[in-house]
Amino acid sequence: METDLPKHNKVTGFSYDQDKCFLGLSGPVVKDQVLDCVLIPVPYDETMSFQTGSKESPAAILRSSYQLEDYDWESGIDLSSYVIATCNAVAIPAESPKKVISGIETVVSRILQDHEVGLVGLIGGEHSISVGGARALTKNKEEVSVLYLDAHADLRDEYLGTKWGHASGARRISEFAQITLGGVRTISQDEIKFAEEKGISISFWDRKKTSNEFIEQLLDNLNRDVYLSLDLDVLDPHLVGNVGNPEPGGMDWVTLMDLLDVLIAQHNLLGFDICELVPSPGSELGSYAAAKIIHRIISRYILSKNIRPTQ
Ligand SMILES: [Mn+2]
Repeated sequence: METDLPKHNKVTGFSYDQDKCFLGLSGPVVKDQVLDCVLIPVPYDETMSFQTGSKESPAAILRSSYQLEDYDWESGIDLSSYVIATCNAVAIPAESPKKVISGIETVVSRILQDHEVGLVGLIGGEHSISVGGARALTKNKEEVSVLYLDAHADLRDEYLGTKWGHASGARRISEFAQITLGGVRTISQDEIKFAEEKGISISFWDRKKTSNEFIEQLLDNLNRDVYLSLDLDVLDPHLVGNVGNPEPGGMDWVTLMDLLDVLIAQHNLLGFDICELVPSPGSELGSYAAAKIIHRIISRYILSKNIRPTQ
């Protein structure tokens, strides 16, 4: 019953339902409050080509996050002491993929206009949502990099009749920002040619490199300001197999954690997205792992910015 809600939670756009909030942290969100992190669920999967259903993943990831400890023992950060707000899921209109993506950009831009926000995270959804997120977060920024972690290069100009689908995310982003690809292990010849012509750096997931070499080479290409786009298929499918396009032989958990830690310590993270999970009964590991990655990103962000607990 809305009348039973505490007044401070009645700010339009933010969820006050514990089950739909990251870690069950449902408030407070009051007008003019500085938000350490805002999470935006984007339940969209219209252009997926293989395993479909990632529009269900924001809800599944938020539900799984309830199982996590608020406290991260490695960073010493307890997220319940910070203002982590979760938005209501973005309403996806029955429009063309291009219009959906620009709608996502508008939603993110509006939140940034209306609130003082530290870090913004989008919870997808298919990987095309990154184009809207990255555009909103990199707008009016001179030197910003997009770090795109994915088993696939996503550099196709067009796929299955649209330029705005999940297989073209990196290509569209390359049209407005410097993009660096990491963890790639499947790519077409045309995509390699395009990347070479445009000077797009690709760090392949290569067994001959150690984890530290991989991380060092990957992050060396980035400007200080970074938007991170993370397709869960960058991880080995033993860990997260229920993704739109599973690809054998991927990144291990510890390497991803190390990569996130070094990235966030050495760069200024503006925002991130996490995409492509396809929830299915009996595969809760995927949504739990996604929630844990989000937890890691926010904790390390708070640590790197030395933000003081407010609650
Ligand atoms: Mn992918």
